[in-house]
Amino acid sequence: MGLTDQRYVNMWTELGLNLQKHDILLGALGQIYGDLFMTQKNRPEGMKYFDFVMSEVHGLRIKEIVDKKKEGKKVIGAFCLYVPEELVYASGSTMVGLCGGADFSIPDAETVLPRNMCPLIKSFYGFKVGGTCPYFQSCDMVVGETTCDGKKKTYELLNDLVPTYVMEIPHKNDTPQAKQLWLTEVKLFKSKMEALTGKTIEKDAVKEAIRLINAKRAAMKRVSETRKASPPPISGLDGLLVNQVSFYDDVPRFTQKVNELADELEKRNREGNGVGDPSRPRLMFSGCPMAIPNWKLHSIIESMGVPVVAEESCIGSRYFTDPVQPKGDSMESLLEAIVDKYSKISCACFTPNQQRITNVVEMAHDFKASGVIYNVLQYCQTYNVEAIRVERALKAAGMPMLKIETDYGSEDVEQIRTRVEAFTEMLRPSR
Ligand code: BJ8
Repeated sequence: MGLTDQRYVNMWTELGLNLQKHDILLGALGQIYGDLFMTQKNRPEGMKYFDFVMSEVHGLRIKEIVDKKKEGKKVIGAFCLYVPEELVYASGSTMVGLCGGADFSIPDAETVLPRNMCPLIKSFYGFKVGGTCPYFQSCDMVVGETTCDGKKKTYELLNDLVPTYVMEIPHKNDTPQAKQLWLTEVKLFKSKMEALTGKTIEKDAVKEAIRLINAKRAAMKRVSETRKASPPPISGLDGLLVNQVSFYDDVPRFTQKVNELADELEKRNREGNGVGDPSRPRLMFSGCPMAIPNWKLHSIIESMGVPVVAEESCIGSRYFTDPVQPKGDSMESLLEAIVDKYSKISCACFTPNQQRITNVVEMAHDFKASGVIYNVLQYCQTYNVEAIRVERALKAAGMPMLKIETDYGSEDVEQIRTRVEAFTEMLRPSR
């Protein structure tokens, strides 16, 4: 795909993409993807679908989204799991994830934003400023949230470039006041979607959207569960890719393909057909989200023959662990169930955040990890400070942890490799 790909040039032009820069991005992405993913041995057949999605991630998928817009449907961009996608789908709209995982767009961001900021924020802002992301260009509205300071202040600037609606997220998650604030915000968001689409969101549409997204989460959880096997039936890189693609793909098709992949992985486990050497340690990943195309730590770790078996992250377990479980049939009950589910997403922005500390320890044991790699994106204070309590809890449970603070650049790759090597050498092999 590129400038020479006449199938999409008109569409990209109409979306206002900077074609020259975009072409460089696609060229670089294709190269990195080929080097990291297509060279893996014994990949599941089901990953061919995800290879295809990635080869068309700025092409066919954007065309599907643009076609929906032509039918009058709205496209909503989001940066956080706390935006209730059930209400977006209940309104007949489509949601796409806009978190940035690429170094490529950061120079554009730094023409405006301070340099000493989290790369995830700089990356997404740079994609909008530089006009290099067709998902951003397709959005009728983007939805931010009051999680970390860097994000919420950047949303003020983003609003100059694209209509930006911000949800107020409580910073405590287990008090009646927090739940009440959240419920109010969910109701306001529902009204906002109704105003944007010009349609009332009916109860049956919310129920159907809950069913749709629950099925997606359940399929992803099935894949995740298979990775508990030793050896795991799929690499950490491919497991991560499935989680990343979930933020872009058409929901029913994605769910079907993930279930087909889960069928294959379960069969592989029955046959003992895994990837990697079962006598090596296995690592769990925890911390900041890894948005596409951030494959940095997984690729470094797995290049040493050490599998990554789980991601305790928003692009990972925090997304799919809990379904929305309505206790009644009224709109109020449905919205309360959404609030209940979303307050179980244990982002480090919450205080106190004991549920995450407990989850990390339980997950590390469930996935039979030999140790935990804790990922902090540079300048992310919430995850960096929370690492202290996570490490203490893991240590008390006999689970070693290595914290890595990094950005999207390649300057520290060899240094990280050396640290991970030293860490895995002292770990016991997987149980
Ligand atoms: S629920 S993790 S998706 S906020 S890494 S931008 S926190 S400085 S991404 Fe997140 Fe929602 Fe939480 Fe999940 Fe700020 Fe940290 Fe950057 Fe972060």
